[in-house]
This record gives sequence, structure tokens and C-alpha cells, in this order.
Amino acid sequence: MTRFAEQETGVFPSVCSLDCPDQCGLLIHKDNGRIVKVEGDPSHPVTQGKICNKVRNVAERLYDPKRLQYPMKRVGKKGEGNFERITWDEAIETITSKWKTLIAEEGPESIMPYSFYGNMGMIGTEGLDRRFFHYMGSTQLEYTICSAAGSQGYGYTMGGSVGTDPEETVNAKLIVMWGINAASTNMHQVMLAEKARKNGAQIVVIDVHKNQTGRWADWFIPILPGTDAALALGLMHILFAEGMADEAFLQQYTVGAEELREQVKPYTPELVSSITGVSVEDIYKLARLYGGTHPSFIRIGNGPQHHDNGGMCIRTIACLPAVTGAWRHQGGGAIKGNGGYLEHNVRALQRPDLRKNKSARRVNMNLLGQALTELDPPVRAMYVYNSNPAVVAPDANKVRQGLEREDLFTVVHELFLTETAKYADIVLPATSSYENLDFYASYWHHYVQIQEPVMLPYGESKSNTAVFRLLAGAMGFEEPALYDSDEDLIRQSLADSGNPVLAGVTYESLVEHQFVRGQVRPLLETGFPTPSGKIELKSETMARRGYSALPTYTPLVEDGDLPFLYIPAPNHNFLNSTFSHNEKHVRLEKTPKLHMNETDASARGIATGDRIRVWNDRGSCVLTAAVGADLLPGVVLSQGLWADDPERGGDTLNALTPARVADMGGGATFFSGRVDVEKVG
Ligand SMILES: Nc1nc2c(c(=O)[nH]1)N[C@H]1C(S)=C(S)[C@@H](COP(=O)(O)OP(=O)(O)OC[C@H]3O[C@@H](n4cnc5c(=O)[nH]c(N)nc54)[C@H](O)[C@@H]3O)O[C@H]1N2
Ligand SMILES: Nc1nc2c(c(=O)[nH]1)N[C@H]1C(S)=C(S)[C@@H](COP(=O)(O)OP(=O)(O)OC[C@H]3O[C@@H](n4cnc5c(=O)[nH]c(N)nc54)[C@H](O)[C@@H]3O)O[C@H]1N2
Ligand code: SF4
Ligand SMILES: [Mo]
Repeated sequence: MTRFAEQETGVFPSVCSLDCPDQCGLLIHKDNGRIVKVEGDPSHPVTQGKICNKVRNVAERLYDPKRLQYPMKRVGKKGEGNFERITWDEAIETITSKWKTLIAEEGPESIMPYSFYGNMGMIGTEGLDRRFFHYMGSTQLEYTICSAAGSQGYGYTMGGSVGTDPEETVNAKLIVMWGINAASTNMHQVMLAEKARKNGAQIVVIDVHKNQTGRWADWFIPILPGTDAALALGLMHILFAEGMADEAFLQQYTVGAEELREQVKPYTPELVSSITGVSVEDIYKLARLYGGTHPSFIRIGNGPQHHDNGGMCIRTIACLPAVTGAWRHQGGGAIKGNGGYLEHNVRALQRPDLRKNKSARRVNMNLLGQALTELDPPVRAMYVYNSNPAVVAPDANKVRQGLEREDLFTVVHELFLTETAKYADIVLPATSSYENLDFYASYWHHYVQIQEPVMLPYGESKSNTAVFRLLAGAMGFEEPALYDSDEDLIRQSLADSGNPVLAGVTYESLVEHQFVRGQVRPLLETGFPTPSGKIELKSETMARRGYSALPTYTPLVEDGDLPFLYIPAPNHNFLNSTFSHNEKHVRLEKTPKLHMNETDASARGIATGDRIRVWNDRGSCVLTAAVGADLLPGVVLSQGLWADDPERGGDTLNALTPARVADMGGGATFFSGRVDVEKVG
């Protein structure tokens, strides 16, 4: 399938492969064999031709002279970044002979994959790679860094990652953006909300930081980090107490309403105010607005679940639309993620049946630092792709300490010489998604899309699937499933999925139409995918697993006694650490800032523009102070996963974040760490 890639000139359909809910349809303009312009595809029903700045500039990234063009081996010290060109043959031979020795001497669990969603294409990100490592019998990775806690929590209430159809949210009269910086991270939800607003909808933002999303709101409610479950319980307290619960809905579509009614009684507005920092008056006002407005829609973000108590927090917020019966109304309800609707045939794609080593040990990716420095028997080889753990993983100094180990053999398959790649023994050049065939399923809207290559491979770069085929061959693996073509992998994923939503979504229909809508039916018709088929306000499954069966609030774990909670959130112009090396994007973001409340700042003689050292016992970073009233006292916040910068000095931002796992799903707790700050002399 290279019909587009081989054409020198023309406009070709495409899809954004970045880890972003919007999954935009794109049009790629080529002239003389080179991509000269990237724009939104106006025929895409949800994204409608609008795209973000990041991807408008993506051609610069694709042709960046810094892009990796050929395999390399390290010649200097780990982390230094000195490499020498080698051939693909030498690279594959070096890797596989090392792996064969390790398997013979220490067993396959001495080898570990590490990856995430630098590219959301299904076959390259969770397809042939999964088959390969299943067959090898390597240590298995748990993919927990993003939304594991929140997805599990939401799932206890709702049964899975299923929520409102975003296209219907234009009908909402109240939109609550809860812990989501949608103006940066889900711009088309903002576009849809703007349409709703023109029809009279109000927009409320609940966040720890009055960022661009908070500034856009009709009403911004600042909250203390990690306390959102208490706010949700307080709102339900008032909804029940003031007769704003939809009793008929509760009766028909939920289990545990009576127990929930009792459970929320102690969460009085006074108590909730003392926990959350939200005034008693505002708690009443919000409850009455939410209880009295239909359709009401809550977009639940990733922020509140990147905490120790994140799973239960999202489980609790997810009960709100059930209490008011918001699900009855078109455009009402909530979205945490909608990935559950479009689930393809995961077993056919990933082939867990190929596992030689059924009891292979598992490593939670949030504990990478620990895994590389403490596991016994040790991890002796790591294969990294689609991710930049030296920057994005928590407790980064420990991660880097692990990456520095002389007895760790690291391979990094990348488009750029990232901070992680600098620690590699072998670096392999990766094609971008625009050079590969793959299919994409949004975790927000209801469309499945295809990418046919629109560009020939850059230099000697190869796709993830192509490299796994080479590795399988050189390992002498005889399993035919390790050699399936990209097209076959897509066909297998879409065939016999057992998911009626995907009826009509086939390889052919994708090639013909570029995007195909899943046949999603309303939850009130299909029933909820919980054990009871209803929304579970009380969950027996949770009780069996040792959680409170009813929503509850638990304070954050004590993280030492330093004065500030530190929230290192994403920023507008990077996507996680992607684009953090691109000059234009860095220029737009200027410099990493530490936002802090003016009371805290003045008590320490800190003013905007001062260089600040932010520290705890895990690490120390240097940032520039941005003092104001956009967050509550006791909270400090930065935006963006910035590249290493010797001029700035200090550690990478994630050096400060804890590697504790959240209450559910082994999720990350990036936002539950404590720090202190001081002016740099
Ligand atoms: N521009 C851009 N877009 C992105 C990304 C990016 O890096 N840049 N990353 C992509 C990825 S992988 C993801 S997962 C999504 C994430 O996108 P979002 O779902 O928006 O999640 P975050 O940006 O992590 O955090 C959202 C908000 O939560 C707030 N927050 C932190 N703690 C709390 C809390 O305890 N309570 C409340 N109420 N708010 C809190 C933060 O201030 C932030 O504004 O975005 C995707 N899109
Ligand atoms: N402090 C803090 N840390 C965080 C977060 C936070 O909010 N705060 N957010 C967390 C979240 S939600 C997430 S999802 C993670 C994301 O963390 P990562 O998944 O590591 O995301 P990126 O930093 O974008 O790195 C993706 C890398 O994949 C590479 N890549 C892209 N396409 C391909 C391909 O086809 N093949 C190969 N081999 N490589 C490719 C890109 O060049 C890029 O370097 O970060 C987490 N880290
Ligand atoms: S990053 Fe998100 S908003 Fe930007 S083009 Fe890609 S899918 Fe669209
Ligand atoms: Mo994420």
C-alpha cells in the first residue's frame, strides 16, 4: 500500500497519530515528493478541518535534520550521546546475539520491552510487538503510565471506557470540564462546547490551575489537588438532600442508590469545603446548577487520576450523572474515555496464546526506576520504542540511574536521539506514522481511521512492525504469526471482533472512506457493561477486591512534610516530550515556569521571573517563577515535559515525581508529590 507515498505531488488523506483524544483527520499536501503543508480534513465529521498548531508544523519534525536516518552504536559513555553509524545487518546481529546469550544464560525474563503511545497506530503499538515478546517469553510490561487508575475507577461505575458521544455534547446546557486542560489537550471538545455555549450552555471548569481552559470558562472553580472525590460526594449530598436526584433513573438504571444516599450524608458542604478549598457557597451553587440543568455533560480529564487516590476519585465523579439522570438526555452524561466502544479483536492482534512463559514476571512501567535498579534477577536488556522514559517516567533520577548501568543492554527505536536514546547501546531509526500503514481508533470520538503511507521512509528508517519481523528472523523464531504483513495484521484486528460496534469497519471500508464511524448505540438501550448491566453506585466487584464498595474520599498519601504539592502537567505546544526538541515549539513555550500563589511567593521573597530551585529528596530542578492568583496557596505547578537543557541546569522535571502507584490499576501518581522551593542566588 504505497499508492500515496510514491506520488510526488497531490493531497492525501491522513490521520494524526499522536496520543491525543481528538485523533484528527488530516490532509497532507505534497509537492515534488515532499510534504509542504499539513491541514485538517474538513470532511472529518468531528474534527472538521481544525487541527492544533503542533501538527500544523509536523512537516518540520518529519524532515528535521536531527531526525535519525540510520542505525547507530554507542561509542561514548551512556547518556553522553556519542554514536557511530552501523548497518541494519550489524544492528540486528548485535541485538539478537546479545538476546540469545541472555536467554540461554539468564532466561527470557532478563529481557524487557518498554513502550507507550508515541504513535497510536494499533498494529505498530500493540500488535506485532506484543506477539514478539509473548513468543519470546520476556518480562511483560504493564501499561499504566497514562490513565490506568482513572479507567479502572470509571469502569467500576460504568462497566468500561464508555460515555457520551462527543458529537452530541453540542446539545448540552451545562458542560463541566473536570481536571482536563481541554483547550490544550482536547481542542475539539472545546469547539463542540463553544457551539453549545452559543445555544446557551454554561461552561464550568474545576481545576487546580486557572490555565487557558480555566480562563475560557464561564465559571472557574479552583480546587486543592487530590480532593475531587470529596467535592463529588459533597455535590451528591446536596443533590439527594434537596430532592434533585432523578429517583426514577436511579431505580431503573443503577444499583446501590439507597446505600449511596446514606454514604454521602457525612459529606456536608462544610466538611467538603474544609477538604477541597471550595467555599460552602460555591459547593451549593455548583450542586444546584448541576442538579437543575439538563443536558449536563462532564468531561473528566486525566489530572485528578494522576494521584494516589485517583481511581476512587474518578469512580466517584462518574456517579454524578447517574444521580441526576443526566444519561437520559442527548448530550448528557460524561466522558472519561470512549475507547471501550471501538475495541477491535485484541486477542487476534496481540496473540496472548503465543506466550511461551505464561507466568512471566510483570513490571509496572511506573516503577521502571525500581525495576532497573532493584529487580532480582535483574533486567539485563531493554527494548524501548514509542516512548521516552528518561523524561516521561516518574522518579526520573532513579530511571536514569538504571539506564546508566553498564550491565544493561538497551536498544531504542526512535525518530530522534531522545534523552532515553542517549543511554542506548544500539539506536534504530523509526519511520513516522506518515510512512506506515496502520489503523487508528480514537479514545474519544467514534471513528476508526486508516493511515496509508504518504511519505517514503526517511533515510534507512523502518517501522515498528518491520523491525520486529527482522528481529524474529534473526532470533530464528519459527512462528508464522510473527511475520504477518501490516495489511494482514489490520485485517485480523477487525475480523471477528465480536464487537457489534465495528460491524462494517473493514480494511476495505477504511481504504475506501479513510474514516468509518462505529455503530455505537446509546447506553440506555444496550445496558451498561457492568456485571449487573446497570450503573454500579455500589460495586460488589470492588468489595471483593478490597475497595470500599461505595464511593469514598481518601486523602493523598503522606509524601514527606515539604510545604507544596507539585503538579507537573503537560503543556500546549508539546505532546508529552514529543516536540520538546523542536525550536518553534520551544520558542512558543519560552521556558519552564513554576506557577505559584502570590501569598506563598511573597512569604519567600520570590517574584515573577526569578530563578527557582524546586526540590525534594528525589531530585532538584531549576524553573522560572510565575507568581499570581491562578492557583491556591500550597500548590505549585509547571507545564510541559521539557528536554534536558544544560544551561537551565538541574534534573529533568520528573525527577521530583513519586513512583508510588495509585489506588487502582497500578496508575501513576505524577501529581501527588511534595516539594519545597527557593530562589537561586
Ligand atoms: N497539547 C497537549 N495535548 C495533549 C498532551 C500534551 O502533552 N500536550 N498529552 C496527551 C495525553 S497522553 C493525555 S493523557 C492527555 C492529558 O490531558 P488532560 O486530560 O487535560 O490531563 P492533564 O493535562 O494531565 O491534566 C489536566 C488538568 O488537571 C489538572 N489537575 C491536576 N491535579 C488535579 C486535581 O487533583 N484535581 C483537578 N480538578 N485538577 C487537577 C491540571 O492542572 C490540568 O489542567 O492529553 C493529551 N493531549
Ligand atoms: N510529569 C509528568 N509526566 C508525565 C505526564 C504528566 O502529565 N506529567 N503524563 C504521562 C502520560 S499521560 C503519558 S501518556 C506519558 C507519555 O509518554 P511517552 O509515551 O513516552 O510520550 P512521548 O514523550 O511523546 O514519547 C513518545 C516517543 O515515541 C516516539 N515515536 C513516535 N512514533 C513512533 C514510532 O512509530 N515508532 C517508534 N519506535 N517511536 C515512535 C517519539 O519520537 C517520541 O520520542 O507521559 C507521562 N509522563
Ligand atoms: S495532536 Fe490532537 S488536536 Fe492536534 S492534530 Fe493531533 S489529534 Fe488533532
Ligand atoms: Mo497520557
